[in-house]
Amino acid sequence: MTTVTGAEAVVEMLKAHGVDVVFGLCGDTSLPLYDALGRLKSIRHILTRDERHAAYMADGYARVTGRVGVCEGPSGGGATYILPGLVEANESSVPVLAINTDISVSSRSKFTLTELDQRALMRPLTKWNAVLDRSADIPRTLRAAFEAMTGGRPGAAHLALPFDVQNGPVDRSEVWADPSLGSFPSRRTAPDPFFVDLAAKLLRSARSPLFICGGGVVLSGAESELMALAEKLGAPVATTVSGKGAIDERCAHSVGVVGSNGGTPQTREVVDAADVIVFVGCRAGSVTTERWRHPAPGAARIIHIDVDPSVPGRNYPVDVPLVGDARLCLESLDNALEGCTRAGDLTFVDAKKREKFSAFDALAASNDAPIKPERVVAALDAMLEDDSIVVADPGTPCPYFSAYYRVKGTGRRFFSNRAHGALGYALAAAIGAHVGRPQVKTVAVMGDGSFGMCVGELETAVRLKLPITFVVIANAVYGWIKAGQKSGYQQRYFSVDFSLTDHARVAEAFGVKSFRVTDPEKLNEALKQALSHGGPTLVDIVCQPLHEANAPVSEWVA
Ligand SMILES: Cc1ncc(C[n+]2csc(CCOP(=O)(O)OP(=O)(O)O)c2C)c(N)n1
Repeated sequence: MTTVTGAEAVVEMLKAHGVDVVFGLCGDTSLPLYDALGRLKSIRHILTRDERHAAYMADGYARVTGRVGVCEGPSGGGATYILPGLVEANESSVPVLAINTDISVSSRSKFTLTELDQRALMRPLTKWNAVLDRSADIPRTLRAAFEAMTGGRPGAAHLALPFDVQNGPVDRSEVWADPSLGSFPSRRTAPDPFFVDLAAKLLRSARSPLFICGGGVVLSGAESELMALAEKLGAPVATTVSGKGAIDERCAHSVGVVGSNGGTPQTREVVDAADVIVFVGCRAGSVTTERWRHPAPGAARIIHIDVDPSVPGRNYPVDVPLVGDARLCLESLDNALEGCTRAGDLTFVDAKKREKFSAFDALAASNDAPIKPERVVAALDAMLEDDSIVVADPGTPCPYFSAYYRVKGTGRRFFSNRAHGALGYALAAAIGAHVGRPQVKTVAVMGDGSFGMCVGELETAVRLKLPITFVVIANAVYGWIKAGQKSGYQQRYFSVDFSLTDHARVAEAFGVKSFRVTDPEKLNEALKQALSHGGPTLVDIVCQPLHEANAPVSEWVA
């Protein structure tokens, strides 16, 4: 029997599943794994400055490539630090595999330094997790992990890899994989034809049907099938924040983002006018529906398409549940509507979009200082190439860019961490996105609250000479929360303000080419220079805080 070490088997199993990059940070328990990665040289390793960001990088990488993102870290703190990225990926239906090395099996229960019950820690946060006890189990365990991550609703997986398991022998003939499990969705499931016919019947008789698309459309690669159906029905298409990229937002059918983080009163009116709503790859959660008020329960008939059978009917009584992959469901629906000649009317949508953008354009043209967030969005909307990727943090960036930054084309070109909305995601996720799609420009937009939570990874961007542009919307406040204190608590502002940092100087110290903008008239020039530079750049923009601004959100809802 020819054998390889456990650590070598892990590297070869990842490679066999199509993994070519791993993001992570070293530790004592990871020494055999690092030695194998270094010797085998088959996988690129990107050293990060903390494990949370390694997981965010893997997440950004997976979102733009459609392939599993992989991150790693050591035992103890490495596991607790990797956790936030893993839970975001899992809830956002993004396949990320995290490997934490661990103390030896033979050292368990002896008060060994960094000992932690990784199985219990990760179980509620991942779609699949395991702690290895024997080297021989490595190949089949990794095959199971990839199958779980990319089949059905995609999700995150966690594997704990003890030190002695990395050193033990693995039968070489066991090291094989089905490479199709390295991409998602790896196994598409088709809907029940009975429900497809029912949905088609409902759509034929609809007066004003509306699609509301979540992240599932882009995850499934169902953009063309969606467009074909929207054209056949003459129906408008709205999206959630994660659904951006389901439709080219310049097209007549596109409504834009709905809900309480990126929706506007105008997009809400479009939702309220629909008599049949088709949710596609969308959980109809609190933000999309403004706490299940838009659509109002009973106001519209509901067709709900989702790959997860537990989603349709969870929040709204559903007339037709269509359980299956978004692309297959939309394709089946299109076939069932063969010959349908419904003349749709998009004039209401057009009028509402004009209304929304005329209010926005007036604010975007303002020469006031501090700079209005609208001006930043409009500048990037005009300057970025159609295929650019924008990653937005919570705070000002997510609602403003969701509402007014138009995704020009389809597929993943804009994303935000909408599952848990932790501050400090965008910088690292943009690094992962750039590694996954290096040929296009990637921009991360963050508030100064977020900057404080991710600044260390500027070193990674500098070390790797990544031509990413980081934009900081600086306002010296946790603005989103202060805006909540304004609207819901009679302006009783409490413990939300902090001091204004010169982020450009901080970034400069890391070696990032940086710009600081306080004068609105100098914004375009700074952005132009930053976007065209060949290495990492940062533009620190002193902006009007959210509680003083005309936020696009309909309401502050939790
Ligand atoms: C890790 C984490 N802690 C707390 C929050 C709650 N939160 C949501 S938005 C926000 C304020 C964001 O501040 P900043 O990044 O400065 O952006 P701004 O709202 O000022 O534009 C906070 C604290 C969060 N989303 N994530």
